[in-house]
Amino acid sequence: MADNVPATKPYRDDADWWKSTTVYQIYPRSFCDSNGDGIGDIPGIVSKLDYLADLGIGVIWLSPVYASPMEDNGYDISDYRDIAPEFGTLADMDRLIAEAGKRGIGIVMDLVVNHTSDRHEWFEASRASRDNPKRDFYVWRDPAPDGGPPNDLPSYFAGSAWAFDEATGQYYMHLFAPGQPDLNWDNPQLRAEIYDMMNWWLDRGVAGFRMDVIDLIGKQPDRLIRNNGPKLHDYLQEMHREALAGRNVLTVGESWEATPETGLLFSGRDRDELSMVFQFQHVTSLWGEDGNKWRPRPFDLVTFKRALNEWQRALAEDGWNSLFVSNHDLPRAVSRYGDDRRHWRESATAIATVNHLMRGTPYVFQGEEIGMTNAGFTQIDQYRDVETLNFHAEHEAAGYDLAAFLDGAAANGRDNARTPVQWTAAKNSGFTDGIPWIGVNPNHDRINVDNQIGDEHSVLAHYRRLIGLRKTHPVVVHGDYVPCLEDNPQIFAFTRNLGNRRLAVVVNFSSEPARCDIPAGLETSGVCAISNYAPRDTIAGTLGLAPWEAFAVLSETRGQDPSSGSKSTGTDTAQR
Ligand code: TEU
Ligand code: CA
Repeated sequence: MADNVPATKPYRDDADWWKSTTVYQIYPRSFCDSNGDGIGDIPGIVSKLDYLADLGIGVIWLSPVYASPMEDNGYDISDYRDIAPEFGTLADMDRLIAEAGKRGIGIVMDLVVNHTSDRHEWFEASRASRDNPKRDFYVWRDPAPDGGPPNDLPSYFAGSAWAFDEATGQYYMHLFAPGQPDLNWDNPQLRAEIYDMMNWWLDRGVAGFRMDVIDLIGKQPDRLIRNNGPKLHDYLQEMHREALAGRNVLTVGESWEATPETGLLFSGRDRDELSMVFQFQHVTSLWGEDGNKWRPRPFDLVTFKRALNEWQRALAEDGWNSLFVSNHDLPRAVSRYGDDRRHWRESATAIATVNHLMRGTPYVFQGEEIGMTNAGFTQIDQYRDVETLNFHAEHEAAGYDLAAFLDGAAANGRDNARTPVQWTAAKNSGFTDGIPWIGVNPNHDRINVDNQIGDEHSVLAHYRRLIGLRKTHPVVVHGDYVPCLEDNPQIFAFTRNLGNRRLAVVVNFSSEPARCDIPAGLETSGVCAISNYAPRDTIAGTLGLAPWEAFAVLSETRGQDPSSGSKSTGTDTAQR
């Protein structure tokens, strides 16, 4: 598209517009490299906007592009008002916002305000002396009587959450790497600085924020409280007043520990906090004992459904769900939940069918739409991720089984999501002309955008159709959600209902054929809305399903009319 493309209808006209959109997450380092330095960048993103517009998405969640020493690939920010040189310039960012806007796509920035980089000027001032005015922007404590850390608070990236600073003789807190010191949200000046910065970005035209580990900002280190601290919601309501109110933007808070109850606190309509919460119960309920992600349990559908259905129920009347099966911290969905060997296309499309047709706003992580798989790394030197490297070092120091750790990392490590996007079958998958910063998956000769772009049977085409369904059928956005067959170990099924419209979804979430007796609540006859095998328009009797077969049937009922027990077999437009 050229620069003179007329602006489409502004994407943010309607209240709650974020309920009917689809979000696409870009991890910029791995998306598209425009200048051959091996690192994806903002001009690379601009060059792919037509591809994204064609996919049908309405929002890009951009993982951090701010100035950063990149200890955690940008989740360690040294200047909130500048762009990392490897990603581009502020002018590139403005161009991205404008070009995306022309295509009806909003840019949601990643807001990382639980911590900064240790190179941020605030931290440099804070560590300069105990009486520096910025000292209190971070969390400093005296050593324990024995000179060790103030307490046992652990970091999420292995080891203690406290690092000793020689110059001033105190410890500072870092819930992530030592290069990511935690901000002290109890300091009102700090909070004012953050809101100022948010307004600065909103005034530049961004469509909202994805808020990194937002449930940690209320931490109370002296009480060993990391997430969900007592002031958390006060701070979010203040943030709403100071930066978000009246803007009609999308805000999504990442919370690894949210429960359905706290989910409502973040996203309830009268709470004046966030649009929606990004929670991980369906992810972590499949981790190993004591939440050990390096020893994940084999996939179990009943556990997975229970977590998702619980959230669907809890946020049925109020609040709003984010729907996702992958992101930059997780393994690839088709590898974790599907069968990336024997039923790659079928399982990738089946998983997507479930994710896009539940109630909530769906998120697609870059490459998911072509069924990208796990990285297949077997050696520690293939990894770049600080979390994986730190835990490997910790396992090594403790004399633990490193082969088992590497198996865990291959299954669940974050770099699985971070190999470059597979655009073509060419060397380095069309991601870069140079040497990529992390290995390209060798299966890019088979799995790539080029291969799928003109193929109606591709994973990509299936994603395009799912995203399209949301735009044409209000029942996908607003319909209520009724789970079916909850204890069935192979089948994921539910209905969505809005007035007399109904969408029934049936997915064989396994690599074996499935057969089941359809309960009355799921029986449907109408038109096929989507399928990954031959289309089907009836769900009834004893149903047989092929491995990973997924389909949805749209119908009209006379649900509104209590005198009528039977339902019609209308198509989408007939019989109104
Ligand atoms: O992730 C939060 C987080 O807690 C993860 O690091 C999580 O613990 C891990 O992936 C599971 O073991 C956010 C960002 O999404 C992540 O990329 C950052 O590294 C982290 O915050 C720190 O900013
Ligand atoms: Ca580059």
